[in-house]
Amino acid sequence: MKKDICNLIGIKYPIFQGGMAWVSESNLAAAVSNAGGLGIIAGANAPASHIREEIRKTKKLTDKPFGLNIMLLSDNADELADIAIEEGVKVITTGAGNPGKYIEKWKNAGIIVIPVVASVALAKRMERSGVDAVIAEGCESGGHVGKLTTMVLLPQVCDAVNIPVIGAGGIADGRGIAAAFTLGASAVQVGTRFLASEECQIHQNYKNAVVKAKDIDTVVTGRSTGHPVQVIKNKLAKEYLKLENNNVNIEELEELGKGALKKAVIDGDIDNGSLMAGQISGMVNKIQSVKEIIEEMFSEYDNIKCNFNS
Ligand code: TUI
Repeated sequence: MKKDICNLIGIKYPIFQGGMAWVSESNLAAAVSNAGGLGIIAGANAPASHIREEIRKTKKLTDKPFGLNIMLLSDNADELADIAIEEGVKVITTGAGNPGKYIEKWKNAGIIVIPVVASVALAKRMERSGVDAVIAEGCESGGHVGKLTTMVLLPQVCDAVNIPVIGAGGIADGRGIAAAFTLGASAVQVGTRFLASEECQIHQNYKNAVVKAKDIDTVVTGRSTGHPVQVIKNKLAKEYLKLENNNVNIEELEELGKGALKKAVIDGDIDNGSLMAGQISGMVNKIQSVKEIIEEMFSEYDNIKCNFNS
């Protein structure tokens, strides 16, 4: 299965870089693909024309396969679904919903389709719809989260489907890879550790916040709005949680969250910005090149594998 996913996509290492809103752009995606993983551009809420440009830039920066992540809650999802086909994107991942209505046209265009699932039920439905693999993402991950942890979700999804499963959420070193493979994954997806990479274009203050974060420094905001999001705890997150506890209406909460990710990523405002990051931030303690990160993770994994066998 592990060989399958690498052969299917044409990558050296079974590692995807998560499609992180405002973060996963051409430079980061190309660096991951050039290092032998699967780089992924995030469509998020950006204008579709901007994403088309990002796809074209990535093609100039790498001759290796890369993917596009489409966030299904976003207004531009329909447009991006077509742009991916027009631009010849090789892999599409989706997040935050059910991509069922697009699958037929993506498969007809020869695209490898890999939705993120947060439940066994959706994983099974996706397999029946003809997707190539699924990403089982536990709620340790940064950004929009489901309910189950990786430890609980991943083995159940692996048992439920016959297609390859990519494990995600809380994976940032070789032990995480070994754990995910032990639970049945064929590959891993990593987001948070790539936030602390040289090639990641986010503001230095955001990177420093990830590097500085300790084990219990992330919180989930937005549970009451139906859009739970894991972030590093800061002034904004504390204000948000306080309002949620006081049952403030959804409109007021959404107003507080508006533009907050951009404030963190572009302006480096670590007090009023949304510092989306996973629980594993506590273990991400230095900034390295993407190549160093990937090679270090797989060399750690190889050592663990040797110990398993001895
Ligand atoms: O999508 C993500 N992570 C994200 S999206 C995002 S942008 C955003 N901003 C504000 C509010 C909401 C989103 C930031 N981070 N990860 C993939 C993911 N997908 N995690 C969980 C899910 C998921 C959840 C429920 C996928 C499918 C699903 O079920 C839908 C169904 O119909 O069963």
